[in-house]
Amino acid sequence: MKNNIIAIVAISFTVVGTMWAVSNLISSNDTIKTLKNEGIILVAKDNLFNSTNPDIHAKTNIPLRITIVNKDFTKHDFIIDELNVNTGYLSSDQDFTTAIASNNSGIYQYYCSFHPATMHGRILVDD
Ligand SMILES: [Cu+2]
Repeated sequence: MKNNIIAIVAISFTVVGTMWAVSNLISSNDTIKTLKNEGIILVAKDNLFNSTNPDIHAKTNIPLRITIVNKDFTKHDFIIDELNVNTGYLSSDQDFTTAIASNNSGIYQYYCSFHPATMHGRILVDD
């Protein structure tokens, strides 16, 4: 009888331990999903970013994931000199994911080096 109780207790610990491990695994997967879903997409098309070259808002010390997609037939790139962001040349239908990361608040310029006259906008980093 005593042995049975010990066995039941041991099994209970095993079950609880497994459930704990599984729930940790699930929650860490959730974290990865969340990270993947965060961030923004900029589509380079008709020599503009997202049609309007929108302001991009970011927070200091929180990297903002940003994906640039080229939907033109001509080459584009995406550069923020002050934040050391440079996607390199993107061919048609190519994309590149990087991050806007800054410790300092401020306004930074983004642009395409092939079409700086039409493809440029602002990064606003706030505390
Ligand atoms: Cu361009």
